[in-house]
Amino acid sequence: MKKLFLFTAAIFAVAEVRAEVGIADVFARQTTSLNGKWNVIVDPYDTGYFDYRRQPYDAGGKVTGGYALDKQAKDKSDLIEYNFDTSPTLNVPGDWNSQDDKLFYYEGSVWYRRKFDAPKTAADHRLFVYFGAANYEADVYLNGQKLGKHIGAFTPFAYEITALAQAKNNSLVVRVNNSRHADAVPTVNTDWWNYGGLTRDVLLVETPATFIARFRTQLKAGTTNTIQASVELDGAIQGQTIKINFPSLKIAAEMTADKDGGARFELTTPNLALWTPENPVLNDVVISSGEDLLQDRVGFRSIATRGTDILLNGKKVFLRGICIHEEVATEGRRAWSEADARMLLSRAKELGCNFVRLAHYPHNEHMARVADELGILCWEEIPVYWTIQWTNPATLKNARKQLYDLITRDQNRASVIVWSVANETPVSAERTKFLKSLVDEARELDGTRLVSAAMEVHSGTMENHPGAQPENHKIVDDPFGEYTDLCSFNQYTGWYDGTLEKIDRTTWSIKYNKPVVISEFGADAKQGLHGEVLTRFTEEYQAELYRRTLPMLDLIPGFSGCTPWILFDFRSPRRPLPGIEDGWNIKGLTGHDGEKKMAFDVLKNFYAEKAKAAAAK
Ligand code: GCB
Repeated sequence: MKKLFLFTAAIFAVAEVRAEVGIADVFARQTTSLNGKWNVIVDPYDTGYFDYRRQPYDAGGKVTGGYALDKQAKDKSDLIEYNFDTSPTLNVPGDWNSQDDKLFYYEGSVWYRRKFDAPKTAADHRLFVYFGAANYEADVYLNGQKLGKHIGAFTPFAYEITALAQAKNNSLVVRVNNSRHADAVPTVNTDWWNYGGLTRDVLLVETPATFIARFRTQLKAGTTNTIQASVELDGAIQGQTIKINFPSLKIAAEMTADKDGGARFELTTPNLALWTPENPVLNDVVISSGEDLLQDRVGFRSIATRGTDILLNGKKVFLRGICIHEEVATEGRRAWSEADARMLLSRAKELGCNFVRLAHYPHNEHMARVADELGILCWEEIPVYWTIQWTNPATLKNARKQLYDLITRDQNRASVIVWSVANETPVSAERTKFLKSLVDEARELDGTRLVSAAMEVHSGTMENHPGAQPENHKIVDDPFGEYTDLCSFNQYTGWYDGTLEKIDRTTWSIKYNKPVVISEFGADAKQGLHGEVLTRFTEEYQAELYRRTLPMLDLIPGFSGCTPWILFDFRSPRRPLPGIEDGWNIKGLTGHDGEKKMAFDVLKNFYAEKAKAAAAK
C-alpha cells in the first residue's frame, strides 16, 4: 500500500505546483460539501488563462494574472474585465451542457468560482479540497495561488490547503477545459457526449495532523472466515496506534504503525456471512487512529476463474449483465448522485441483472457503493477506447494513472469484480504491449479481482472448423486474450454485420479456454417506432435481434455471461439521423423518454430462465 502512495506522489512531484494528495475513502469521513451554485465565466479563447502572448498566467506555479486571481475593481478607474460575483451560476455537481442551451455543444474552458469559509476545529488540523471528477482538465486555484492541474475526466483528485485556507471568505477557482486531444485518454473520437464541468461532488475534508490516508479490507485468499486489512497513515509518527473494529462481527484489533505509518491486520471470525448478489451482506467497519476515525460498510467475497467457469465464493456464477453509461437519459445529463445511481441500478435489477458493465470510464463512486448494497456485481473500466496513441509514453502514463485512481477508490467495494483496461482496441503489437502494461499494473495493485477488456472479433475460417463458411464464422483470437482472466468481446452480428438472419448461421472459434463474457451486442430502436421485423430502427427489429442472439450465444462453449448494449439510450454526437436518432445512440432497452422497448422483456425472460437454472443447481 505504501508503494502505491509513493507512486502517485512521484508522478506529480515534478509536473505539478502542488502534489495531488492520496486521501482516499472520503465518503467514509465527515466532510463539508462545496456542492451548489458556483459562479462561472465561459472562456472560449482562454482569455483568463493566457496573457496576450499565449503565456499561461500561472507559469512556474506563480499566478501573475487572469481569472484565477478573482479580482474586483477597487474603484471607478480600475480596469478589470471580469467579475465572478456578477457572473451567472451553474450547479455543481453537474455538466454544463445540460444546464445552459448555449453550452450544449461547447468544448473549451469554463471558469468556476466558489467562496467558502473554512473554520478548523483545532489549530493543528489539516484541510483538503476534494473533487470527484472534472472533465477533462482542471486547473485549481485557492486565494489566487495555484494548487495544481488534474488531467482525466472520471477520477477523483484532492489538494491540501491547510496553509492557504483562511477561516473566512476563501476563493476557490477552477478552470475546467473539456477540449478533446489526440494524445488523451480517451482520444478525440468516442461514441458518447463530451459533458464538461465539475461533474461530481466537491468536498472540504478536515483531518487531524495524522490521518488515515487509505485502508483496504478483503477476504483472505483460500479462506471463508479470515479478513485481511491494511491501513496507511499520512503524517504518521512511528508508534501511533491503529485500530480496526467490525462491531456487528464482534471482532476488533489494534496495532502499532510501522515506520511507514502502515499496519496489516488479519482477523478470523466464525460469523462471516459472505457477500453475494442474493444476500449482499455489508459489515460496519470503524478504523481509527489518534483523533481520526473512518466508518464504512464492506462486504467480503471471493472471485476467481477455473477453466471456462467464473466462481463467486467458489460457486459457479452466470453473469446476467447489462452495459450502462453514466447518464440520466430522461434528463439528458450526466449522472452523479446517489439517487441517480439507485435509479440506474434499480432498472438493471428489474431486468433481472446480477451484473453491470459500467462503460466506458470510471463512473461516480455512488455507483459501486449502491451496487454493494443492492447486490449487483460490477465491471469497471478506464477510457482506453478505440484508437489511443499506443506508442506515446505520456498517454500510457495517463492511462495508468486513471487505472490507479480507480482501483484506489473502489478497492473496498465487494460488488466490483472486474477491472477492464480497454474497449474495442484494434489489434497491433504496440497496442498489446500498452494493454499488457495496464494488466500488469492492475494485478500488482489488486490481485484479488479479475482483469479484462472488451476485445473484438473477426470473421474467417480456422483449421479446426474446415466446413465453416468464412463470412459466418466468428473468430476470437486477439493476442491480448492471453493476458486477461475473461475472454470478453463485443459482437454486432445482425446490426453492423449483416441483418437478422445472419445471427442463426453464426459459428464460433474461440482460442482461449477462459470464461466467455460477451461485453456488447445490440441494435438501435426508436422507442415507440413499430414496423415489420426487418425494418431497421423499429422496436421489432431490436427485439428480434435479442431473440435470436441470446440462444446463439448460449451455444458458445464457456458462455458465462453477457452485458448487452445498453440499458438506456444515451446522447452521442455521432448519431445525427433526423427523426430517428437526433443525437442519441438508441440501442437502449429503455428509451430516453424512460419507456421500455420490446427487447427489454426478451432479455428479462432470458435472465429469468438463467436465474431459475442457477437456483435449481
Ligand atoms: C461499440 C462501442 C460502444 C458504441 C457501440 C455502438 O462497439 O463499444 O461504445 O456505443 O458499439 O452503439 O455502436
